[in-house]
Amino acid sequence: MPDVSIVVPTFREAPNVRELHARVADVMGSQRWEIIFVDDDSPDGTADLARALSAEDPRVRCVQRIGRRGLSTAVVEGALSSSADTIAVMDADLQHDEKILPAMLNELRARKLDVVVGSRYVGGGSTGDWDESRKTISRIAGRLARGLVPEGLHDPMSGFFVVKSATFREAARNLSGYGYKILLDLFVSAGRPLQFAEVPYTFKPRAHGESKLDTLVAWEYLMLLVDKRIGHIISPRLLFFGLVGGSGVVFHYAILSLLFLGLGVPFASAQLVGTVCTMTSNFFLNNLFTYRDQRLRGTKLLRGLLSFYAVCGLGALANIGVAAYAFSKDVEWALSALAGIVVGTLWNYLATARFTWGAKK
Ligand SMILES: Nc1nc2c(ncn2[C@@H]2O[C@H](COP(=O)(O)OP(=O)(O)OP(=O)(O)O)[C@@H](O)[C@H]2O)c(=O)[nH]1
Ligand SMILES: [Mg+2]
Repeated sequence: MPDVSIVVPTFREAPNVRELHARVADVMGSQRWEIIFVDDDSPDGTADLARALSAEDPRVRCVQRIGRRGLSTAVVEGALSSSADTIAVMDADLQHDEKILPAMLNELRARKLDVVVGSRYVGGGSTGDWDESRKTISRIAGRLARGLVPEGLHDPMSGFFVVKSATFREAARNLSGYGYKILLDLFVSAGRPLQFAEVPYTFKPRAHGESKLDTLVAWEYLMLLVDKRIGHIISPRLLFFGLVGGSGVVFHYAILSLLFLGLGVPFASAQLVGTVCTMTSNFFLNNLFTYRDQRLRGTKLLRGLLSFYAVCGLGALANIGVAAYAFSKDVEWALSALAGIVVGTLWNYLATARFTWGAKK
C-alpha cells in the first residue's frame, strides 16, 4: 500500500501526463507512492493515456468522470478513493515544482501537521513570470479570503499541498466543492484550526496545453466565498436568484414609468409589457450569474426561456393567491404582499432549478 497518493486533477492534459509521472518518479526515491489522475472525460484522451501508463506502472491509477466538471470535486473524489495516510494534490501541467514534494512530506510527518502548502508567497517562493494583471487578480482574490483562512497562511490559493488523509476526510462532508480553491475550502471546512506549514517554490510556466482559467473560475471563487461566509444562512444560488429578482423589480418599475407615466400607455398593457421584459431580463441574468456553471446556450437557451416564462407565470399566480388569502384573513396589506412575494420567489427558484437549469440533455 502506498504511503502517499498524489491526486492530479486533469482536463485536457494529454501532453503532460507522462512527463509528470517521470518527474514524480524521479524525486520520490524509495517512498511508496501512487498517482491518481482524476480526469473529467477530456476530449484529448487524457484518461486513455493515464490508463496506458497504469498498465506500465501499477502505481498509476485513473478515475474518469463522465458528465462532470470541476477541479475541486475531482480532487475530493481522487482523495477519497485513496487508502494511503497522506494525500498530495498537484496540477498536471508541470507548474508545481515536484522537487519540493519530499520536503513537504517530511515536514508534514516530522512535525505531525495537518497540511503543508507549496507556497509562492513565502521567502524563496515566487509566482514566476506572471504578468501584472494576473498578480493583481491574485492579490484581490487573496484579500477577499481574509478572515476565512488563518492569518499566517500566505498562499491559501495554492493548488499544491499535502494533507493528512484523516484531516481531509474529516472536512470532506463540509467542503463546498465550488471551483478551483480546494485548499481554501479545506481550511474553512475543517471545523477546527489546522496545523500547517508552508514550503516555498516558484510557479513555473505551463509546459503544454491550455489554461482553463476564465470568468467561470472567478465566478466559482465568488460562490465559494459566499458559501463559506453566509452559506449557513442562505445558499449562494438562492442569494443570487434573489438579487436578480430584486434587480427585476427596479427594472419593472422603470419600464412601467416609461410606458404608463411617460407615454400614456394604458396601465394593464404597460404592466404586461413590463412583466414580460422583466421575466426575460431575469432569465438572462440568472443564466449569466446564478447558473454560470451550467449556462444554457443555443437551442437550450430558447427552451430554457420558455420554461422560465411558464414557471414564473405559475409563480405569479401563487404570489397573488397567497397574498390575497393572507389579506382576506386580516393580515396587513404589506405583510400579505411580502408573503406572496416570498412564496412566489421560492417557487420560481425551486422550479427553475429543476425545469430550466436542471433538465438533462
Ligand atoms: N478533473 C478536472 N481537472 C481540471 C478541471 N479544470 C482544470 N483542471 C486541472 O486542474 C489543474 C489546474 O488548472 P489550470 O488550468 O492549469 O489552472 P492554473 O494552473 O491556475 O492556470 P494556468 O497558469 O493558466 O495553467 C490542471 O491540472 C487542470 O488540468 C476540471 O474541470 N476537471
Ligand atoms: Mg496550470
